[in-house]
Order: sequence, then structure tokens, then C-alpha cells
Amino acid sequence: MGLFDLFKKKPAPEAEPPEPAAVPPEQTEKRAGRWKKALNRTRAFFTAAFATDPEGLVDEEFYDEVLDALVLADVGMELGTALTARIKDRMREEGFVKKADVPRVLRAIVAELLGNVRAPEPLDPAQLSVIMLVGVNGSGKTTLAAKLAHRLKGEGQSVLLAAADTFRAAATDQLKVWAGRVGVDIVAGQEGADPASVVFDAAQAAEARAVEVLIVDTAGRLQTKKNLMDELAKVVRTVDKACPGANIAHVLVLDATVGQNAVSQAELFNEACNLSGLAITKLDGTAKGGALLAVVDRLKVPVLYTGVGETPEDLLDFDASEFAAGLLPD
Ligand SMILES: Nc1nc2c(ncn2[C@@H]2O[C@H](COP(=O)(O)OP(=O)(O)OP(=O)(O)O)[C@@H](O)[C@H]2O)c(=O)[nH]1
Ligand SMILES: [Mg+2]
Repeated sequence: MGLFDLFKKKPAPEAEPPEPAAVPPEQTEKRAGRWKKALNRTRAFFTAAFATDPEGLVDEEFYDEVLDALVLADVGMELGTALTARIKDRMREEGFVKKADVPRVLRAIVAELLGNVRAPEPLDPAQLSVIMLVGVNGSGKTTLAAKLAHRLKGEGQSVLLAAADTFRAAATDQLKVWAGRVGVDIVAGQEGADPASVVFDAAQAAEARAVEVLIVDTAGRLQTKKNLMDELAKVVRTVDKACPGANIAHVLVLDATVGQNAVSQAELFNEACNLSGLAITKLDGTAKGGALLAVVDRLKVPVLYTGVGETPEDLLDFDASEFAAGLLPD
């Protein structure tokens, strides 16, 4: 079991191991539908490229259109060029010649890219798990903290929130409101308090209350502000010291609407706090999902959670195949 299998409710020690639950087909369909919807706008670029003359043969002009679609979807020129070359190779290897074959080939390549990540840290279910949410201002950290708390509580886990965004009093108030709405406890400090002291207190409270999952909401910060990134590194060290033996995940929360800036965010947050995984938010409305591919390709860390709205239920577990299927037309 990996660190991010937290959502799988632990069986009581004396209970029989549960049968793997069969997912009802209507639920699979509903999930696939949500992915399709989330990636509507991104898919439109590919639909445009693939819609004209699907029975035609692939040529350089068509591959240029595919590259344009990849760049428009925020994949970036570098990865877009590499992916286009991979499509050409795969088409040749598999003996495909028609334009209509390209979406299927690209879907497989995208799913492989998203799956080519470091294996997750093993989860020790007997220990506290800590999920630290980090990211730039407004990326969706606090909302995701609430969504995760809601989900984990629903799965029967005991959850504590730590309001380690002490930059603004409003930030703590926002998380307190969420804690009340989803019905979990929260540890907060005064405005301007050292965020490391808040996480230290929260870690002690988690220990004392035998909490299973501690979710730490941190202040938004620009990845280029060195003093703020140093402060984050200090919070990380505090969590490490305060929670010896814990399962600790540092999750970068990326706003899907920021495009290629996500790559710089990922690189600099990874330097400051050695990321365990990614969450992508706002993958509803007008977002484009392509930058996520560039980030995963660069850092080789898994995507864990996806935010598709502003309510606690608007959380999807990440699934590489469903993402790839949503990204490209059938
Ligand atoms: N549409 C949509 N909006 C979202 C999603 N996640 C968060 N938001 C909205 O984005 C805005 C910022 O979200 P927050 O959770 O406050 O972001 P934050 O990263 O905590 O922000 P700071 O603490 O200021 O850095 C809010 O208006 C949220 O409702 C999402 O998945 N979809
Ligand atoms: Mg916040």
C-alpha cells in the first residue's frame, strides 16, 4: 500500500479481508464523464485537428497540426515536439497510416507518461499520515484541504487540519469555516505567528488525539521569493522533527489555468520541499490540462488529486487512463 492509498479505509484487525469491491458500471461511466467534462476545453484543440479528413493519411502537415494542438493545450513546445516524434515512431512501429489512428496512439503515450513516475513511499498504516499542501497564492490549497478532510472523514479516518497559513487572519478563518462545514478539528495560530510553531502544535495534538491524518494548509507563496521558500523548507523540517516515523507527503497544488508557469512552480517547490506528488485544481470551466504532462515529465512525481469545482465533493482521484481518455477525442 502506498502513501496515497489513505482513502482506502483500513479493515478492523479481526475483520475478514474485504473482497475487492466491484465498481458498478454506471459509476465508472459517471467518473469518465466527469473527466471528459473537466477536459472539454483541452480536448477541443485535438478535436479540431482530428475532425477534418480522419480517413486521410498522416503527413508532415498533419503532424504540425498535432503539435499546434499540444502547444495550445499548454503541453509546451519542448514536450510537444518530443510527443509528436513519439507519435510518429509509434505509428510507424504499429503500421498505422491514418489520421484517425493518431488519437489512440497519443492516448497511450499520454497514459504512459503519466504512469512513468517514482513509486510512492510505502504507507505504514500504524503511523500518523501528514499531507502538507504547498503552492503559489490562490492555487486552491485551502479548498483542497477541505475536500481531502471531507473525503477522508467519509472513509472513516480521523482527520485534523493545521492552519499553517498565518500570513493573513482571513486565511485561518477560511479554513476554520471549512473545518466546521466538514466536521473536523482544526489547530490554528495567531495571525503573524511562526507557521512552524503551528505545525508543531498540530503535530502534538495529532499525537495526543491519536489522529490518523493531519492535513497542513500552508500560505501561498511565489516560487521565486527565496525568503518565503526558505520559510517553507523550515516548516517541512519542523514536520519531520515533530512527527518521527510518520508517513509524510508534500503535495504541490497546481492551478490548471496557469499554463506553462506550472513547470517553474514545480521545479522550485520541489527544490524547497522534495515533492511527493501533485494536485491539480480548477480543472473545470476554462482550464487546460496540458501543463500537467510537462510537470510530470520533468519531475516524475505522481498526480494524486484533481479539483473540479468549489464544493467538498468536487474531488477526483487521479487516473492516468481516464485523464488521457478525457484529453483526446474518441
Ligand atoms: N472552479 C474551481 N475553483 C476552485 C477549485 N479549487 C479552488 N477553487 C477556488 O479558487 C479560489 C482560491 O482557492 P483557495 O483554496 O483559497 O486557494 P489557496 O491556494 O488556499 O489560496 P491562498 O491561501 O491565498 O494562497 C477560491 O475561490 C476557490 O473557491 C476548483 O477545483 N475549481
Ligand atoms: Mg489558502
